[in-house]
Amino acid sequence: MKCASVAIIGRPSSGKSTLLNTICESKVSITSPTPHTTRNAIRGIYTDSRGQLIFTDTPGFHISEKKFQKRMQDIATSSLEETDAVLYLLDATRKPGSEEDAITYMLSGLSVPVVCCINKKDILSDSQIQDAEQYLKKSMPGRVILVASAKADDGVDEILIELFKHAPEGELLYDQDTWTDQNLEFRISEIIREKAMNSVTEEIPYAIMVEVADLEYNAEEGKVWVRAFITVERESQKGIMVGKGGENIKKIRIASFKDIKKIFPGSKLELDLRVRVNPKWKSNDMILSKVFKDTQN
Ligand SMILES: Nc1nc2c(ncn2[C@@H]2O[C@H](COP(=O)(O)OP(=O)(O)OP(=O)(O)O)[C@@H](O)[C@H]2O)c(=O)[nH]1
Ligand SMILES: [Mg+2]
Repeated sequence: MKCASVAIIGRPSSGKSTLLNTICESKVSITSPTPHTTRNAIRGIYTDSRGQLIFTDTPGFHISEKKFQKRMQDIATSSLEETDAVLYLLDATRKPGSEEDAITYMLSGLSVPVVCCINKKDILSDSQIQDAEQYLKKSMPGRVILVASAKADDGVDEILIELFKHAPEGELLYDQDTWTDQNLEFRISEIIREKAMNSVTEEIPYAIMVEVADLEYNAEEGKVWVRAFITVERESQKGIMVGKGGENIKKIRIASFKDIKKIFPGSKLELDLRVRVNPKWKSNDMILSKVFKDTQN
């Protein structure tokens, strides 16, 4: 059997979480068109007859300020050296800029295997693919370059084949039916955060935090009760989140209910969802409103 840890790296919105969900055939990591959707390192586990790949989906790699650059590179490099392989996703719908250069520079110095993958094949023109290949050949000489669509599940098997080639022999670290190591509260809060983020536009997604205040699960009676809060920073954001006549929060609740139900199949679910303002909740990601603009190039 083979067993390997794999870090998924790439710019914000390159499709890292989408790919992880496709590989694990499950909703492991939330996704949205807003850059910096993923805030924590999320683990997704894939097992088949070849062995096990333990993926870490990372928050989009972003380098903005020069002075952070070296520090970030040091941290990224040391943690990446501990993995067995790195899967680098490049979104070729955007031209590679200084961020992409910083990532390839960091990755080219690694001693662990790096598999490069041009993502979003389903919406790329031939010339966009060729340009991305040229770029990768130059900046990542000698590394394998694949082309795939995480969303359309096209070329994903080839990614797995390539990663298993680099995986060392070893015992499985997780039970073969396990696909994530996240606890229930975290999974539920992430589902709600995804629905909340996708229900609003502009910079509000960055000002959303979700907290599961209570979770009662009675497996014998088949009953689940969840009470959760969507926390925003300002009254005006609360108004948008709740929506006219409660329309928006209702939409979030219905969409969340559907996904949370999948975690507890056959159980009766009660979901109490409220919006509150906590001015102390200052999202680290608020600095990302700048990033948000930077990444719209
Ligand atoms: N057309 C197309 N869209 C994709 C593909 N993969 C991802 N996307 C879309 O790209 C957007 C960003 O995807 P995510 O998976 O959230 O990207 P990410 O790299 O995890 O982003 P962060 O967590 O913000 O760093 C979403 O709207 C996805 O639906 C793909 O293969 N094709
Ligand atoms: Mg993500």
